[in-house]
Amino acid sequence: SISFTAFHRHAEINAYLDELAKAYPSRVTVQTAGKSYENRDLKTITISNGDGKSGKNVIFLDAGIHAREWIAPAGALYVIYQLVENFVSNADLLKDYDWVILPVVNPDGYEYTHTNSRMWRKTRKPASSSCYGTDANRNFDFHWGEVGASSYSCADTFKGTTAFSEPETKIVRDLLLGLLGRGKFYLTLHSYGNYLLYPWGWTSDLPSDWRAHDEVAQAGAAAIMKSTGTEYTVGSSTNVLYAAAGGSDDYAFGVAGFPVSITMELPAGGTGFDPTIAEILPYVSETWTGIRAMAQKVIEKY
Ligand code: 0X9
Ligand code: ZN
Repeated sequence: SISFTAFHRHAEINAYLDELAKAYPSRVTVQTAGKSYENRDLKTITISNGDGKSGKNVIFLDAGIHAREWIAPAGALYVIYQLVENFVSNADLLKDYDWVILPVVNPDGYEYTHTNSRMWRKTRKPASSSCYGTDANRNFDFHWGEVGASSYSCADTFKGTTAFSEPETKIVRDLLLGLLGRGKFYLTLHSYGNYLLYPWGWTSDLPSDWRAHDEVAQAGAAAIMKSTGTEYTVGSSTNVLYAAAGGSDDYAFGVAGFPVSITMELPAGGTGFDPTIAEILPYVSETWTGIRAMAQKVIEKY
């Protein structure tokens, strides 16, 4: 089991996934997709309803691309908890879809924020002789480095020495490309600011089918508003936040063929990236309300 009264370390998160695979072998599969630069296992959990049908459409969710955004992996864990341990209430979300979840994309950075430097954002591979880390959300190979990304290895938004210079972003790339044709909804959890962002992040132009994205994101925002009164801002990344190329969301939509790709920026805590222990459960359960509504909309559309 897992609690929502702590920000868990990466090893505890992986142990929870393994525990679920053991306890629910007909509905849960855990795989190691690859290793981080510092050799940590990036584990995915695939959740089905156990009906034995293969080749279903897939909702892919990840979190923890940015190390310091602790509420994001907590949100992914809550989704896992709901889909697996509260399956009876969520069976509608697993009838025609499987879910693949990678709760911590950047475990080296995540651990570093627990042990050394709370505000670390990037990966931990040396970026030059003087600085560490690449912004994993500037490292994807789609309009890589064109805007909103730094060439300076010490910057927090360093784009990397090349696109996909980081083992962690390569792993996400390969997972996404491995779902070609089946992947219908890519959702990546970040914090903070209460945004539901869709492509593009590299240009202020909207994709031709932006209305589909908008419909899904608005469904999430409306469900959250109804349940807690929390307001989410919906729109394209460039238009409602800022332009930044090389994000995982643009890659999932622009290259990996996911028809819906959304970045969800969860709420801030008192100091931004530091929700209090008491805030974790209200935040992640509210997030789940939004994710549930978005997933229902995607399932109905695709
Ligand atoms: O800048 C980012 O990577 C995201 N915001 S955060 O504060 N969590 O760092 C927003 C990413 C939006 N998507 C793209 N720009 N592609
Ligand atoms: Zn982020």
